Amino acid sequence: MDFKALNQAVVAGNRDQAKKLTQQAIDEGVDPQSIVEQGLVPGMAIIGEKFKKNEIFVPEMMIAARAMKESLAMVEPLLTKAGIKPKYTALIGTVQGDLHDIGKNLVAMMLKGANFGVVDLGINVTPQKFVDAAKEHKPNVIGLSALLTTTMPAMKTTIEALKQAGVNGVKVMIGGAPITQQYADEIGADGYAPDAASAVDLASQLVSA
Ligand code: B1M
Repeated sequence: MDFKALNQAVVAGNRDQAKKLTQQAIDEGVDPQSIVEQGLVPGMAIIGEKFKKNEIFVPEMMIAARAMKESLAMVEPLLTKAGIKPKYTALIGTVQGDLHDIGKNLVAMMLKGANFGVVDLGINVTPQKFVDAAKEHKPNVIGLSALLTTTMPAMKTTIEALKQAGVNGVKVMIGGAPITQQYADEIGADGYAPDAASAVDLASQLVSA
């Protein structure tokens, strides 16, 4: 299997080619975990680096993420069948009162690309919903997104609700256009990431800390 060609198809956001090569790998009997780890994830890692260096922008990143996501969807059932589960789970959502989800979706896709299991709670997620989902899914990391200055306080409320509910040992990371490291420190979040690629780096650091 030519994993480099699959990497390149993801980087180029060529979803037809990515899906064709993924199917080819499946037909050849390539181990599904290798398809993910050697074929798809490195492609998204390249995209993440390019994005961080401003060599590409959000549209290219979304197109690449879509190619990766659709290929990943083809492999997912095989992974489940083989009993191979992502090592870590991330719970993610846009906080209460906030309906912006493009950035949050990018973070979720990039996390999936890095082989995190992702439970996406969507938009306008109440603190209680985060608490309930954390108890149900037992994530290793929880990601809160906010795009409005007026919804930033909902991050604080969510972190407080998690603490009050006794959800311990889970790292909380936050992000979104108005968020800063200083705000993360202020509200007791475990980390802040300015973009989707950094969010993956941060999540990986937090879960292995
Ligand atoms: Co709204 N909106 N919007 N909007 N909107 C902004 C955010 C705004 C800055 C526009 C402006 O005035 N210049 C402004 C906020 C001002 C402020 O609070 N200071 C604003 C406003 C005011 C509003 C409304 C109040 C408008 C109104 O109704 N009067 C309203 C609020 C609705 C609500 O949420 N309750 C509103 C509505 C909307 C739409 C529904 C029309 C639409 C959202 C569609 C959607 O998301 N499905 C929308 C949009 C598209 C925007 C802008 C134009 C673009 C946001 C976006 O998607 N950016 C935005 C202006 C702007 O940012 N230029 C604006 C692209 C996206 C990839 O970036 O989300 O920043 P971003 O995500 C990045 C990082 O921030 C980071 O990684 C991502 C990828 O690199 N990141 C994380 C995000 N989440 C993360 C989580 C992490 C880590 C990193 O860890 C968990």
